[in-house]
Amino acid sequence: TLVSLIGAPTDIGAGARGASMGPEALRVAQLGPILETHGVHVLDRGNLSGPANPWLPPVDGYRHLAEVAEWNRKVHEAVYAELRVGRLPILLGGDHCLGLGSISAVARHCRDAGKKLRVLWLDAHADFNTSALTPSGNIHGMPVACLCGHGPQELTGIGGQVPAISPKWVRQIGIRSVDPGEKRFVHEQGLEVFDMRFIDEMGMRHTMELALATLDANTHLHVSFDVDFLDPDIAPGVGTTVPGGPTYREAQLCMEMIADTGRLGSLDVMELNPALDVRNKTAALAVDLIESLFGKSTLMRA
Ligand code: DIR
Ligand code: MN
Ligand code: MN
Ligand code: MN
Repeated sequence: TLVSLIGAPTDIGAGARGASMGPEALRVAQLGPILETHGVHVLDRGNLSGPANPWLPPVDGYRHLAEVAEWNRKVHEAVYAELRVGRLPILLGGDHCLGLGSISAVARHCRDAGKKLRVLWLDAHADFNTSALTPSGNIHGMPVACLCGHGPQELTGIGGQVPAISPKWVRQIGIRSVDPGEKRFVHEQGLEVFDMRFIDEMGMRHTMELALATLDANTHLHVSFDVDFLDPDIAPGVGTTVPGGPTYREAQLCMEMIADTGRLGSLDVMELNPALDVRNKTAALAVDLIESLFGKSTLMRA
């Protein structure tokens, strides 16, 4: 596997400052060198650059819409360029608004290549707000809705096809915080959500069997990993912690079962906030989980 790391050092869509330091924290935790020990060839493309965070209140239900659009256009082009040359992009966030640029690029690549797309959205949040539904105006709460065509043209139009994806291609895992209006919209749009109640009752193994069902040799699997997916006891370094997330073992199994499909084609690692972390332990945990996602296992595997 040929991997390209793309840093997107911004917190433009978030409600707390600091995710802009995420890419460097993942490098300090040795993401690249550690992946290389698993036979992955890693090229670090360095960081993208974009507008500063002006830290303004919402306008018409959006904070920093123009800046969010500019960052996402840059992410889109960078991710698309890696996919075109057959490399597996890992987007180092940065806040989760950038999932829009990343996944719209993956969807465009899948259209070019005649591939099916499955998006696994690992998150405490559904990120399915619109300007009318959002309690905050923070666009990191909106990327899934924008990808499905619900949002301003500056965002939904990135990648040249609206909608970029169908909600049918998405599986959300670990969800435990959905705003009231957002809840109704998730239901209306038929998003497939494996929330924490489901994981508690059915277990991570069965959850992942369902989330990964009906993949075939022609499916591109994209994982969008919001680090707040993890329980805050093990992953405090994020801006919006929500109690009751997957444990270390559950998260490992989730990653291992994705690795076993052999279909991983692209990855986002988002919302890591070093300003809120403890001695970079959340970054180290994210790297540990990404190792499993790239096939690290305790014993030889068949
Ligand atoms: C909340 C928080 N649902 C919002 N969202 C996210 O402001 O829209 N936090 N994504 O990480
Ligand atoms: Mn190498
Ligand atoms: Mn998110
Ligand atoms: Mn989240």
